[in-house]
Amino acid sequence: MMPMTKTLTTETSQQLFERAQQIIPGGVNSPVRAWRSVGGQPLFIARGAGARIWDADGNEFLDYVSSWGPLILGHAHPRVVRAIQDAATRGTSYGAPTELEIELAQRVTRAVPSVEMVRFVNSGTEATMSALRLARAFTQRELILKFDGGYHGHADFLLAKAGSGLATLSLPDSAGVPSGVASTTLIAPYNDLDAVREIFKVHGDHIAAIIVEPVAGNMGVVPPRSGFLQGLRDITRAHNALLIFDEVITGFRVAYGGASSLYGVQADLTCFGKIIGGGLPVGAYGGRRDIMQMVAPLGPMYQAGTLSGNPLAMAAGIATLDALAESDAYAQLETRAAQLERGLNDAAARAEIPVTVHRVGSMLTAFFTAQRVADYAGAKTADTKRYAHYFHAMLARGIYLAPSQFEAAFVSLAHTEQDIAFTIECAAQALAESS
Ligand code: KE4
Repeated sequence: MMPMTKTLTTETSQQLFERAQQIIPGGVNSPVRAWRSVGGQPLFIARGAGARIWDADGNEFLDYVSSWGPLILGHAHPRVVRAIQDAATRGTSYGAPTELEIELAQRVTRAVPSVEMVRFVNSGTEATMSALRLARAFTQRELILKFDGGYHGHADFLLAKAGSGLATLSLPDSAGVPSGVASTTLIAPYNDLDAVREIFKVHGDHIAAIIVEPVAGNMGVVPPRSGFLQGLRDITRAHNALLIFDEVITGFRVAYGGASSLYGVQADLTCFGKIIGGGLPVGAYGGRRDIMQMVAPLGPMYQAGTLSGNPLAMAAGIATLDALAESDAYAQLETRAAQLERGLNDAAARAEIPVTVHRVGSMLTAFFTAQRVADYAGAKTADTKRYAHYFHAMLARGIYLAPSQFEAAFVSLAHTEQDIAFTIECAAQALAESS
């Protein structure tokens, strides 16, 4: 089917956005949804099925946001919907342990051998916040090291920006974050082991943990350089600090065993979210038994949650992981995403537009830059205005991309070869239009 641009009718979304802005800050419940970096007004989505979503005005789109990663099976997968419906008929929450939590915990610990015990929470933020509190409790150290452009949720000490020098303590990166809290965070450029060694030379005995996205997804997709993850493993071990993999995006995305199985590096603690909830609110943190035994009620590190292990969310996660485990899911995802990567590269070359496509499995980003992108500084060379134009040109053709250059696009098992071919044709037209 040949793409055709259409002037989207968005009256209903506009009315809804008007109403939403009266009572919800920015009209959205998460800032990136407001389309601030690409301009225009967000579409209000009415439903999804498979690889498609429909907005409140009935416009249909091929969806590559995938709820920012959870919907690896596609929207409203029958198996997931049935699991949620079935759990709901027995009640929605008990505030007591259920067998479903054991079932999902078994799937996670079997998939990721370094995770010997796991605790469920309700978001990726809770997972990373808890894992870092646990790392501080276990090591009895206060500093943490993260990477510039890495996003691990919105806990105060993670909303920090690099200070003036490499080994200087960080500054708040959000209003409301106390300087004392931000100053417990150290920041290094992603993929830069020398910088990490420098920081450990100065602060090594006070660093509780490094937290890293083993494949960066929040500066756009930036893969780890060969040896980077193993280098972090070696440095943390040499300094008795913990290595925390934030696999909220990559967990069950880049492989059933996540990035740790893909790159063969085991972290001490791992954080999960998104896919393990199958589209419902779930996060998790887990790892070495000796560390996890510090978690209350077993040990002195406190963490709790009314809806942690919620039966509907557990059921959705179990159905999702089982569907992934029982099929040739990752081979299919690799084929489709590689087809998209090739098509985007060809279209950019034909339009003579500098684009660097990074992909790991079914997560990818087309950076509008000719530069190599190995870290956040490289990612920021991308032409965000050109990305914004591309975003709207694709939307007009029925392709729904992330409303930010610095996010990942996700291919799901519901995207067919024809869907990908259509997307590539749309990209060719959109890029030609803006060249
Ligand atoms: P949540 O608290 O949003 O569930 O997870 C935080 C988080 C932690 N770690 C990683 C690697 C993450 O990517 C995230 C959240 N991802 C963003 C998008 N890249 C969520 C979208 C949003 O903020 O609305």
